[in-house]
Formats: sequence, structure tokens, C-alpha cells
Amino acid sequence: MINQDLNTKAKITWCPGCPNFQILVAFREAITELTSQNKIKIENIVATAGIGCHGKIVEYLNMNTFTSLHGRSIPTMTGIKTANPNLTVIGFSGDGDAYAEGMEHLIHAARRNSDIKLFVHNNQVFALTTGQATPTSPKGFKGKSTPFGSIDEPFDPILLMLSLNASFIARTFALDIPKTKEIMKRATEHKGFAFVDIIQPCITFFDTREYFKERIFWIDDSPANDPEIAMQKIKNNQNKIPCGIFYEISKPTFEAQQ
Ligand SMILES: Cc1ncc(C[n+]2csc(CCOP(=O)(O)OP(=O)(O)O)c2C)c(N)n1
Repeated sequence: MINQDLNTKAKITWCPGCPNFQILVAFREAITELTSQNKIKIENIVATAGIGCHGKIVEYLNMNTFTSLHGRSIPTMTGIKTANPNLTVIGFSGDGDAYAEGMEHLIHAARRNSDIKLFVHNNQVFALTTGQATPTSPKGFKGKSTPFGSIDEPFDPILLMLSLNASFIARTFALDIPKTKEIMKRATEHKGFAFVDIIQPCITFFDTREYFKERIFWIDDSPANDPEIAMQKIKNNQNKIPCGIFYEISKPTFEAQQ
């Protein structure tokens, strides 16, 4: 059930049918459930955004929000959390925002275990600027900046997070609202750096909906607390794409150690 109070009057300007709508619904449902179960107070949440289509989400959320610069949503979050550790800081980012412009911040926030939650709308393209390649675009991707096909190898953000021993690592699929809601709730309740890569096909500049629908499968509900076992969960299984919470550990947060 969605708390209508989380709606705003802002006109939604995403393309009709964009999976960002499902992410918005999943997040509103997650926050509604967490607040109605008294696990979190709405006034203690700050939702931040980078720049891009993903970043518009905060305009559609009636709660404390902050829009940062492109690639700078993570330092904005760590600054908010350091200034007031009582806040729950949840950031929305894009694959351009987090994995291109903001990559250095992502790496350091993860290795420090900053107590922030990051939801990356990974559509494998710079969408708001109408379709350039990002670090997760597949090799051969044809877009505005790569008309003859991208020659770069994409990188895997989940493996990067595991190499940094990030304390919560998950992947979800925007088109599955119940699963995305559950993972968002678990990430929000996690104490430490929670990383969620959300596969979010861009229906206008890189429509991968069918590709992912055919390949995604859900791993069991129990995250590994051993990197080797997490690695087995992450490994591609005959060209299939696993989703779920791969890894969760408990360790001191950056803020608690200051
Ligand atoms: C420093 C800086 N560089 C470039 C831009 C231009 N810019 C605005 S949105 C955007 C693309 C965002 O892509 P992504 O983060 O993947 O988000 P999406 O639009 O796909 O949700 C870019 C490059 C900018 N605003 N600021």
C-alpha cells in the first residue's frame, strides 16, 4: 500500500512507460512499510539525487530531499550523514552519475563503509542527455557518442563492490516492484554502506526490457557473508543474470569510528 502523503504535485516528466516509475512506486511502498512499522521516521530520512532522469525521482517524493551536482550525489550523502548521523541517507544515482562522473566517490564510500544507501538506476546509457555510452554500456553499443559502436569493455559494479568488501551488495530489476521494494527495505535497514544496482532499461535510448526479462533470475533470500560464496552467487550462470542480495556483513561504519 502506498502512502499518498509521499506524492508531490510535480508533473512527472519521465517518458511514458519508463521503468523509473516502477522504482518510484517500489521506493514509496518501501518507505511506507518501514514508517508504518515504526522502523524509521519520515522526518529522519533524506533522499538525495544526482543529475539525470533518475535524479527527477526526488521531485516526486514528499520528504526531505537534496539534488546534488552530476557525479556528486555520494559526497553529498556522506556530508549529510557526517553532519547528522541520526539521519537515514538514501541516494538515487545513475550509471553515468555513479560509475562515470562519480566513480571515485563510489569506491571510497564503499571501502570506508559510510552509513548511506545508494540506489543506482542502471540503464547502461546517459539518458537525460539523449543516449551516450556509459561504463556499463555493452561493447558495440551504438549511441550519440559512439555511432560506430562502443569499443570499451563494460565493467561490473557488483564485482567492484565485492572487491571493496562493501557491506551490502544487491542487484534488482526495476520491472519487478515487489522484489525491488523488499531489497530497498533491506538496504535501508542495513547499518553501513548499502549498494543496490537497479537494472532500469531505458525504453527510449536503449530498450533492453526483453533482453533482461529473458535472462534475470532471483537467487535465494539469504545473502552470503563470505566473499567466496558471494562470488558463486554473482557468477553468470549460462548467460543468465542473477538478482537479489549477494553479500551482507556487519562491520563498523565510517561515522561510528570518527
Ligand atoms: C559535470 C557535468 N557533466 C555533464 C553534465 C551533463 N549531464 C546531465 S545529465 C547527464 C546524463 C546522466 O546520465 P545518468 O547518470 O546515467 O542518468 P540517467 O539520465 O540515465 O538517469 C549528463 C552527462 C552535467 N550536468 N554536469
